[in-house]
Order: sequence, then structure tokens, then C-alpha cells
Amino acid sequence: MSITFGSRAPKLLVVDDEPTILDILTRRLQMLGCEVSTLSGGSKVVETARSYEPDIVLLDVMMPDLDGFSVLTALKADPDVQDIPVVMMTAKSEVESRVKGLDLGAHDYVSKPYETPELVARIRAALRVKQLQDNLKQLNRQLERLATSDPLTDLPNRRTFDEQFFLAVERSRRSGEPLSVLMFDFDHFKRINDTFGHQIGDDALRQVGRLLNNRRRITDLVARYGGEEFIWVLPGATDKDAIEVADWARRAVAEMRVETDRGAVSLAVTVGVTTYLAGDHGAISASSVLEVADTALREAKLAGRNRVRFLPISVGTAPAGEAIEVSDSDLAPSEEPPGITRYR
Ligand code: GH3
Ligand code: MG
Ligand code: MG
Repeated sequence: MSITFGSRAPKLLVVDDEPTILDILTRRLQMLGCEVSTLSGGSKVVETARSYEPDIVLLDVMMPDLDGFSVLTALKADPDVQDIPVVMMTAKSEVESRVKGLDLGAHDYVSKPYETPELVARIRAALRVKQLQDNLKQLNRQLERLATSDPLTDLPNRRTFDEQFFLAVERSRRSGEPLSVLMFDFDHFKRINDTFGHQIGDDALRQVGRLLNNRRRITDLVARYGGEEFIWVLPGATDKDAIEVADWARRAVAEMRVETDRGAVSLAVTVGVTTYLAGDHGAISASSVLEVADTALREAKLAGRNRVRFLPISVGTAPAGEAIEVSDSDLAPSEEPPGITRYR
């Protein structure tokens, strides 16, 4: 007879003030293949459960320092440990205790003195519940990840971006700090797909996603905005900072190579940039900030791609500032689209 938890030994936390009971129980459970940690009183159960992360807690009811019901109540009040099944250990005659324990959230009870087969059966039942819970939690984490991030690049997806960007604009409006937005779109990306296949296109997206994400500050937001579009939000960055960062990224992408079995492929991006400043622009919507970055991006595409274009936000009839464009003066991207330049 043995007790297992998936492919590993189950971890049990056993709490009893009676040293002989604790001793016998521990040895019995260890012989059944369990990993056991013990406590001889109730006061440290929550703390120990948090650090030891047992699969179940076997909890005595009658203890001098802190009784089992108080411990159970404390366990159920702590979000980190509240889902660990608790099996109360009660004397055979204590029917009221069992009812109270179950009402307070205990998973089950075992009677003292123990009948080993029954003890084992109840521990197994509690472990099955724990296993189901663990599986459910893992699935929830996966679902959460699927719902919030883009599977190709692992970056936040558009939905997450929209939520976080809205908050970033709100924070910037209240603090008065500038908020800059860089919108990236690959140049002639269709040609990369058409010439080298979608796998290579996907590799290029992953590579650029990593580049931007590795360079961002902790408070920045880098997300996959659309098919071959990325967005980088820089709280605290002025227009000058933003143009510099955008041009760094543009150059870094231009220097990047995607390996294919037909040689290395170069890439290029065009970047539309704008900066929101509450002092100048007042309270405007997050979407209108994005619209300006998008307009800057489209204008830069029309101007020849592989460049950065900054467009200021205009408010009412007040004239907006100057648009600024940064590109390699010696480059003629419209003549030789970087998307299909091959090296080696
Ligand atoms: P432009 O310089 O004007 O932006 O040209 P473009 O070819 O990049 O623009 P267009 O919008 O015509 O094409 C974008 C392409 O990006 C089309 C689409 O198949 C491709 N794309 C979008 N999402 C993905 C993806 O997840 N993987 C791959 N491999 N390609 C994608
Ligand atoms: Mg494109
Ligand atoms: Mg596009």
C-alpha cells in the first residue's frame, strides 16, 4: 500500500500537540511514501503551509496553544493556502467537532485512533481533490496567458495593450509626465513571406519582438499591435527621447539578419512616433494619441519607408508643431526594398 501524488511523493503537513501521535503518524505516512512535515501546535500552521506548500494538512482539533478550528479559519482566510485540503483529526465521539470543522471549510476528517486503511483512503481522496485543483489552476494560468499575450512573440496582445495603454495615458495626464508612442510596421513584409515563406516571416516577427522587448525599460510597454505591427509605449520619454529610441530601433532592425536556407534576409521597419503631454494637449483619449502615431507611420511609409516620422498632437485649431523625419540620407529604400535584400 502506498500513497502517491501524480509521479511524486505527496507532501503532508501534520499538526498535533501529542508527541506520540505525531511520531507514529509520521512514521506510518513515511512508510506509505509520503513526505511529512510536522508541527506540535497551531500557531505556526499558516506560516509553515505558505513555505512548505503541503498537498494536504492533517490537523488536530484539540491543541492548547491554538485550536484546530482557529487554525482552519486562518488557513481559509489566506488566499495563498486556502485551497489546500485540510483533514481534521477528531476523537470518535466528537460529532459536533466534525460538523463544525466541515462547516469551516475542512475537506474531511479522520477519527482517532486511526484505522490505517481508512486514513489512507481519506488522504487519497483529499489528494485527488488537490490534484484536480492544481490542474485547474494550471489550466487557468494557460488560459490567462492565451487571453493576454500573443503566442508567436509572447508579447502582450492587442487587448492587453489597449487596457494598459488607456491606464498609461491616464497616469500621464495626472502626473504631467510626457508619454511617447512608437508604432512599428515592417516594410514590404509580404515580400518576405512570399519569397521565403511564412515560417521565415514568423521568425522575423519573433526576432524583432525580442529586440524591442529586451531594450524596453521596466515601465515601458511593448506589444504586438497587429499582424506585422508592434507598438512601444515610453512613459516619461519626451519627443526628443522617443525619436532617438525609434531611430535606434529602426537601425537595429536594419542590422538584423534572419537566417534562411537561402541565405540571410535583412529587414526594415518604418516607425510613426508621437508624444502626449498633458500640459500642452489637455485631456485627450488614448485612441486619439494612437491615431496620431498611426498617421505619422502612414506618412513615413509614403515618404519611402525605413524611416522614423514624428508627428505632434494638435489640439483644436492651434497649429501643431513641426513634423520631424529621420532616415538614412544615403538610402533609397523605394528602389531596393530591404525586405528582399540577400546576403552571403
Ligand atoms: P508595407 O511596407 O506597405 O507595410 O508593406 P507590407 O507588405 O508590409 O504590408 P501589407 O500590409 O501589405 O502586408 C503585411 C503582411 O504581413 C501581410 C501578412 O500576410 C503578413 N503577416 C501578418 N501577420 C503575420 C504573421 O503572424 N506571420 C507572418 N509570417 N506574416 C504575417
Ligand atoms: Mg508592413
Ligand atoms: Mg501592416
